[in-house]
Amino acid sequence: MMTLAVNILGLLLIAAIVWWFWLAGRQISAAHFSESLEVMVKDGVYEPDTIEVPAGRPITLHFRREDPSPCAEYVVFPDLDISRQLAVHEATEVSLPALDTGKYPFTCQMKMYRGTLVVE
Ligand SMILES: [Cu+2]
Repeated sequence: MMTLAVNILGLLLIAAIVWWFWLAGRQISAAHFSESLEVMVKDGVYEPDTIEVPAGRPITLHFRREDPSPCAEYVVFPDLDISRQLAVHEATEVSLPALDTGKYPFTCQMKMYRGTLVVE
């Protein structure tokens, strides 16, 4: 009888731990979305290469450039007339105005790096 009680207590404890981490994880991902959107610039790809953001709200993206080659030096949003020079091994802030729904491509200046901003 004692063993059963200990086992039940153990199961409850495990359930509480799982619940705690599940909740904590959700809070972290929500904060990540609303406060900072970071894009890694590395090995010829933007990661993530598709970024979903809400329409009608100014957005700040942080481009973390880990590729020192000149190819990765600029990020260009041709539809928005925005181009920013990116510092190596740093996150460079790129502020975008409130946008209408749609897809806005972004690339490096040679169009080898390619990404899409999806506004919805
Ligand atoms: Cu390039």
